[in-house]
Amino acid sequence: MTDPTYEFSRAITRRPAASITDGLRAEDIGTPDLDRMLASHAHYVETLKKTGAEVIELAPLETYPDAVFVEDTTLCLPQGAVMMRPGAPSRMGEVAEMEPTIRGVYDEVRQIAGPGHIEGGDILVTGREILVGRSDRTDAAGVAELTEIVSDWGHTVREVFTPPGVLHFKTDCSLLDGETILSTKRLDASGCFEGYRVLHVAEGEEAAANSIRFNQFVLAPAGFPRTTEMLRQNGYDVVEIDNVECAKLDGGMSCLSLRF
Ligand code: CIR
Repeated sequence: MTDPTYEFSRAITRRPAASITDGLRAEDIGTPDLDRMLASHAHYVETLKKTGAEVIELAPLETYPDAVFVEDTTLCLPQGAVMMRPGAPSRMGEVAEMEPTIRGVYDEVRQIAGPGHIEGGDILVTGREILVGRSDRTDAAGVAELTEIVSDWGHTVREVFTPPGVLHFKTDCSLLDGETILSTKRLDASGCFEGYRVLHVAEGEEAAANSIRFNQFVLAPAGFPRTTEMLRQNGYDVVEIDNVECAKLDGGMSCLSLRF
């Protein structure tokens, strides 16, 4: 029996383009270095592959500086995929770029038609429900449309809230297994994970919350030793990936792949 929340046979990634220097960011903390980002990205892809999964690696897209963050374009579920409708106008076109690849691997593909907006980074699929965080990118109409689509597939959506100033819901949390969530204290304090087993990232290591469980590994951003140690003590096999360049664009481990 596989657990669809973290056992995957495939992933989709997209190599960063030189235009990454124009990627969106909340705050300018420096220009991303393409070579270093390519090296980290290669390590990320190699780690996914090490689990035995097939990784569909897409070519860089110069027209869309944020296209490396493929997670925001699509929600991949066992029953089908839902093409998102990003709240960031500069990212809207990324969805059409992703769609042919998704249609190549899924029979059932649905679309958020709008007028609402929703980005994959705001969606956490757990073993019992789909949590969607309203944010600057994801609005009530987007959540409502997703709810309608996935209810056809037997999923329940619960609307929650991304803390102010945080880009996406999953900027502050990750799923470690169907019932266990890695979260910042500030997000957990909202009560949205009641009934789950929650592990907190260490104080001052909030950026470690955007990690991913992918088969036997937890891919976590490097540089957060107390959180890594805590995860290892809890039995997780952590692979640390350099995230310095993506972090300049508010990106982390989850944004870099679609997993299914
Ligand atoms: C953006 O602002 O849209 C990108 N610079 C970062 C997107 C990160 N995606 C994610 O957390 N799922």
